[in-house]
Amino acid sequence: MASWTCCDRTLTPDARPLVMGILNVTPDSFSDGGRFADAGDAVECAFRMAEEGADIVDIGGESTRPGAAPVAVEDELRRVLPAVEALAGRCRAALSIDTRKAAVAKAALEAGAHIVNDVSALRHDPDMLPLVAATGAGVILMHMQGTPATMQTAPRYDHVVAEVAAFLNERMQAAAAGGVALEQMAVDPGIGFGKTLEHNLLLLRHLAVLSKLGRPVAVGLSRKRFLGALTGREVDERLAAGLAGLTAAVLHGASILRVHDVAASVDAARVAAAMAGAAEGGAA
Ligand code: HH2
Repeated sequence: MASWTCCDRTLTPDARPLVMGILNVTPDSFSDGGRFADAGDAVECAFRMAEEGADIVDIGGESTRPGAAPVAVEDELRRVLPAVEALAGRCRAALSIDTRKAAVAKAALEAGAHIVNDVSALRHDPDMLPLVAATGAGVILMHMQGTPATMQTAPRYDHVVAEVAAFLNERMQAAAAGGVALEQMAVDPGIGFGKTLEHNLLLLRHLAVLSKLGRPVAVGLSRKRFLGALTGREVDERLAAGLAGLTAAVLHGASILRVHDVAASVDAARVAAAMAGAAEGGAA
């Protein structure tokens, strides 16, 4: 994959895609909300994820699950900032802030974060794009149809893969026009964000179309609802399903994997990447 510039770091996968461990410091995330009673527990979890091989820890203080309530900026800051401050300079992994708010991203970047993971692709807050341009932070531009409050009501596309690719291309152009370097950008189809089961599967099957945008493709499918629809499993029983999805995503070109279960995902990513390499090498 192309390397990814995130402030003073350059992230390049060597033998496998980058693994991004999820640290939700929220009371209401769909799979792990309310897990951390205080920032100390969250920080410990982040160190453990880094030990297990996470290249990035993605810290989020606002749930974006379907129907989630918005969070005030002060509350979001109160949730995420202590964790960023405790990890910056100490945790081996790069730090990502999962937010749509520029004030939260700015405080996190000043405290030592490297990446802004913005599920609105820099559309929610007009101050976000100039912030990313000025700081040189890495940015994940994610596709979403609608908003978290409404997105699963009736998702509709004529050609989901082409529409998502066109949207991401347009957001890359908008970011570039605002002074964000291409090297700072990664793109993400936004699995589950305004998509039916069929839409999710089509996007995962055709990730190669998104790779053509020339930037690393991030995929977040860990424990998501479509895995439950396919297996009948509850959210905390979806590890095997998620690893199968992750493996397929790597074979189709994903190079950043956003996951809850880091150790298992690192192993799966290694095997999948080796298989992808063997497939590229041609018929034996
Ligand atoms: N998915 C979620 C949140 N942030 N960011 C990117 N780039 N890609 C994703 O697919 C993605 C994301 C939703 O998952 P989670 O953080 O586990 O839950 P919640 O939003 O309820 O906190």
